[in-house]
Amino acid sequence: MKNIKRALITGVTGQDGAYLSKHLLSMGYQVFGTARRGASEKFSRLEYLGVKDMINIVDFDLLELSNIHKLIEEIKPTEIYNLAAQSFVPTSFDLPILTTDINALGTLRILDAIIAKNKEIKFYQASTSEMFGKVTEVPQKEDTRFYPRSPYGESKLFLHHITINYRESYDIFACSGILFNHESPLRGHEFVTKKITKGLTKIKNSKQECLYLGNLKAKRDWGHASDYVNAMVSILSHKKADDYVVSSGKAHSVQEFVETAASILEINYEWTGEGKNLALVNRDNNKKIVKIDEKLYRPAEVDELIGDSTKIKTNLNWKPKYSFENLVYEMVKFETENELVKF
Ligand code: NDP
Ligand code: GDR
Repeated sequence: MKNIKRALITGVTGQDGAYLSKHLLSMGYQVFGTARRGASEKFSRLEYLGVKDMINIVDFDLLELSNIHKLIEEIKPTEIYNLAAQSFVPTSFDLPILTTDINALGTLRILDAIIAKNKEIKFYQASTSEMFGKVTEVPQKEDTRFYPRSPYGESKLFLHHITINYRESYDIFACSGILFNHESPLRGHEFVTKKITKGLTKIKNSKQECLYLGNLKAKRDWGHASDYVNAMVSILSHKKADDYVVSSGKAHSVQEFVETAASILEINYEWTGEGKNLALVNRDNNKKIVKIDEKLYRPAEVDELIGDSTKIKTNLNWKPKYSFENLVYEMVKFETENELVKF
């Protein structure tokens, strides 16, 4: 009992929370996961991975201070993985104050509770490539200058720096993973990779006419969530607390993601038009199946992200298993087999 590691995962109902739970359980951890009380059940990802009944679910909201103190007292975690966040960039432009309160101050609430209750708790913080924003260097690594382009990116920059500050000020084991985009079949429906794989699959099966997207030229460094949660655990397992970039090192445009998914679905396609008239046409029936909706453009865009994860590869021996093509293939396959599932 004494040596069993006890992990508290905030945001366990999200994509990463589900994969991380599964990984920690396979390593013999006792896993506690936080969920916000709400009208609807939202454990479908945990159920899909077959881990829901092996996790202790606890009520929690990052907006509230007292419940994190109470959770630490009751659960006595040896590690906290703070994954909970308002994580959708466009929403952060509509709800900048709420986003900042949840992401930035929420992290500070947990750090303060660690200082107050038990400084031995190891702490992992979910930082993000969005902090690089309008990039000042290609590829981006741990010491690249940050230049966020959204309230989401700004909120994450605060929590990134405050995590470092608490590590240096109070000598706690607090680390940040600067993770680049990572996707999976369990990705939320609002993110572009899920929109594309779900939308094109429905179009292929004649269940949808057209898919509307925003900026097709944006480039992202996409990996698979299961590889990236392994990196989180490696970061907390290392002898020294530190911060690491986690990325695939390859960038693809949204347009390339569309092409890869369309090819896997054996859609006979070609692009027509340019700018806001760019469209993907199904050559078999001449219908436009992907069109641009300018409303989906962001007030400020992050045009191109590509990460250099040499540090985590060298120091922690981290190595992703998935290629870009395997990731898209798995997401498309999931949609063809699970048409009605919506995470
Ligand atoms: P998701 O959006 O899938 O999950 C976010 C989780 O946070 C959900 O469980 C959500 O709960 C919870 N949450 C939201 N607001 C609160 C709140 N006020 N109090 C408590 N819990 C809350 O995100 P991902 O799993 O994709 O990402 C995990 C973390 O990693 C996030 O912090 C994200 O910003 C960060 N990140 C993600 C990357 C990616 O590509 N996926 C890349 C870099 C960083 P509910 O179900 O109730 O909404
Ligand atoms: P991102 O992911 O903003 O990088 O944040 P998202 O999938 O939302 O956007 C990626 C890129 O695709 C472009 N895009 C669209 N995006 C969405 N959502 N919907 C569309 O229709 C669409 N069309 C084009 C966007 O403009 C953007 O350039 C994700 C989140 O998981 C964050 O929490 C995390 O920190 C970062 O990844 C790293």
